[in-house]
Amino acid sequence: MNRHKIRYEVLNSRKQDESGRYWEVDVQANPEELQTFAESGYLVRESLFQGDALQRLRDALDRLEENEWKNRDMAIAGKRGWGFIPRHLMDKDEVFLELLKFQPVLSIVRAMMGPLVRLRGLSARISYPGDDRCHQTPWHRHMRVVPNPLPPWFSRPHCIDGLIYLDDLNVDTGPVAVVPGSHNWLDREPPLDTYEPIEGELEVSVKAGGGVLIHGNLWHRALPTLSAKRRMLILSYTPTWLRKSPHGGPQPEDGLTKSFLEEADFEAQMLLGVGGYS
Ligand SMILES: O=C(O)CCC(=O)C(=O)O
Ligand SMILES: [Fe+2]
Repeated sequence: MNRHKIRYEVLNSRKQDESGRYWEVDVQANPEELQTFAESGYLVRESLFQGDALQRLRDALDRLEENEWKNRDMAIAGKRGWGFIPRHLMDKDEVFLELLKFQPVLSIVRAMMGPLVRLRGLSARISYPGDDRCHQTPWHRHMRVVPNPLPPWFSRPHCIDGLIYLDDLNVDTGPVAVVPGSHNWLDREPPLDTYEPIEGELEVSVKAGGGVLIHGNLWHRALPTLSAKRRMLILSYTPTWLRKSPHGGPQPEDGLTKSFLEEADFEAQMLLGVGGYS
């Protein structure tokens, strides 16, 4: 993996202070990888977390699961459900808040969408095996706002979701499947409630600590979790002028990001959706 630098100037000379005008991004991918990402809509990143760093994330997610066990039980009871999906993770544990500026993902996000980006959300998905009720997801995509016909000035919603796996993906836990190039299909959507393979799908597996970055509108599904618990985080970014994820209800009132924002620098505020553009 070769790094390269991108220097951005945001063309806004009317802005009195210089914050957010110049950005030097040390991109943790090479230009060919970004080109492939743009075309295929997905990019595999091995070993984003290893050793202690990986274990801290697992422990934090296990703690959260324990705290929210009532919701978890409801999720487990559902036949063929998605599993347990805790949300607003950065409000719930410092370990997650530390991912706000996680460069191996954020630098690639900035290379693809420019410097002015924000967190759309950090959530998790924990899936469990079970004979008649193993967890999996149907085909879906994340930014379901595209009208047909497409107006000339429609703002196409770009979003990068970092699917970060805390357990190995394999036949026991279930790989993730994607349809390369489908993020560019603005005139159709994936078949509803469909769990079967579709034309062009590609199964992707990574080791624990690895990630698959996807464009938010890439068609994807998680295959069944057959015989071992599977933990995943979704670290998601959009341009900073888009609203955050509508899922998971209101933000916790006394969440960690609230006090963090009081001391936060320009960049951190922008990443959490406060200001950052004019
Ligand atoms: O668990 C996965 O591999 C993907 C899950 C997913 O697509 C989602 O939670 O939106
Ligand atoms: Fe998804």
